[in-house]
Amino acid sequence: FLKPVRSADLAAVLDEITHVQPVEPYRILVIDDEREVAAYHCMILEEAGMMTTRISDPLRALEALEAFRPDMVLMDMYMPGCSGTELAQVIRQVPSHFSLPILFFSSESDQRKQRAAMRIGADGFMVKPIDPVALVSEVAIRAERTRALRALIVRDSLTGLFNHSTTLYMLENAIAASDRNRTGLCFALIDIDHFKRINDSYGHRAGDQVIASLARMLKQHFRNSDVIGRHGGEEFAVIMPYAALDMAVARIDQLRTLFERVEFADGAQAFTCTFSAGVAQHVAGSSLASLFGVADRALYRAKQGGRNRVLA
Ligand code: GH3
Ligand code: MG
Ligand code: MG
Ligand code: MG
Repeated sequence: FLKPVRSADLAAVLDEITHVQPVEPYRILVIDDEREVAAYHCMILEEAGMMTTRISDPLRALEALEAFRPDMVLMDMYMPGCSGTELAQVIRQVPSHFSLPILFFSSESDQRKQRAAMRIGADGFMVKPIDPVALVSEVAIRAERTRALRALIVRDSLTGLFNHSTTLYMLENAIAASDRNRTGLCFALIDIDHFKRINDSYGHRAGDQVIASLARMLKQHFRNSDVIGRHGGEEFAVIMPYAALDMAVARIDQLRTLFERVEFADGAQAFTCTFSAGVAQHVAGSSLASLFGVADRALYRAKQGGRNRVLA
């Protein structure tokens, strides 16, 4: 059943079924208690050009959804500990995952059981063994729809900042304007340090308050011409048109020193947080991916270097 596949064919299937080339590869979360099966499905999707993460423990699904932010979920129907349908119900209870496509796969060919799964929140059903071409097309069409929906929403509900898709769209426009007008452009990625610990120690609600506070500070701190987005869970992006690199770094570093002094209260306990940031300057004619990559690598170095710092 593990058929060898040719990646050029699968990439062609993805091109054929979708309407636009995504700026970033589609992100697919695969949940299956059988690791080899999950690995095989991930390999097929990756050969088509998608990005995957797989987990074998269904109890870690919510955590993986927060961390990976997939465009859709592929899930085994039968898993020990928590069945696929139970897990789909749990996922559907989280408001931000309400419209996340969930495609089940199983050896279950009983139509009544399939309908029961669909009623609970599945968006589709594939019977194992799954044909690679069918898998890629079923996944791609749903992932594309998720991207389109997310782009329509524009703003993130917790912070009121631009969401991930909108931020990338704005960055594309800013790059085009910078190239056309020969004006400067800097881009920063900001990521809260050890945020998992904050959630673990003080709870998810306190974590949300930290995210909302940093969002407020970002809005106050930057110019109206700057674009601020919530790029991911506890990650933010700032697009600074006209800015020179040293100015952009100084501006973010100023915010860093303000943020580290903010005291958050959790009942009797007070705590503080820090963030790390990576800043990059657009080089005329180069791509969004390269600007993003430079900022991301600077952020990585800031984390490696001990966090609570801004690097370019
Ligand atoms: P690092 O310093 O390396 O960035 O460590 P970290 O713990 O911040 O990094 P990681 O990316 O591993 O963890 C981020 C966590 O943020 C995981 C996820 O559960 C949590 N998270 C993501 N979105 C939200 C959200 O909207 N609210 C809350 N409270 N937590 C979130
Ligand atoms: Mg199973
Ligand atoms: Mg992070
Ligand atoms: Mg973090």
